[in-house]
Amino acid sequence: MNNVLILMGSDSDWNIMKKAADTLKEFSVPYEAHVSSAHRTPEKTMTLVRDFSGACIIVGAGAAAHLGGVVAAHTVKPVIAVPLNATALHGLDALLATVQMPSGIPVATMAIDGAKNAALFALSILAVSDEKLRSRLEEYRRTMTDEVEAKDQKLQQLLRGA
Ligand code: RP5
Repeated sequence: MNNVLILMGSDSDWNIMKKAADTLKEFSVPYEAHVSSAHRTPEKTMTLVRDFSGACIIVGAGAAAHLGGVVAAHTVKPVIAVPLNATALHGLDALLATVQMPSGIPVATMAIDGAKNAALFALSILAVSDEKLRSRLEEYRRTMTDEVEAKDQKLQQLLRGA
């Protein structure tokens, strides 16, 4: 079973949304990804969401981005949205359209182009009921900590002129 459904409004979104797919792959979490638009293919979007039996949905869309809200209207599963930088407004349009969901239908909104965090957030949701995945996420955090520590040590050496 695919645990995560990734939807994006256009194939032009894949360049960024691929980062979510790559992160899920890194954690060996099965996913499926589709191009499906809230306004260009509304029925396909509804069917994909209603037929999905996995745990959570990641959505990427740019411009006046309705996809997150429309997807969330058809499911009570967690919907994680990535507002995309696709227009002259550099993603601010998509960010506001997504993050300002009216009360009642929540959409968890990541940073503009924040596809990697969307996947990590989905993994956190899955990890609530998956101990193995939780351990892998903790290990991932420890690796990040070590990397930052190594960077600081490098800076300290530089400052000492070593
Ligand atoms: C949105 O419009 C899509 O999510 C995409 O970010 C943006 C531009 O789409 P295309 O014109 O590249 O198909 O619906």
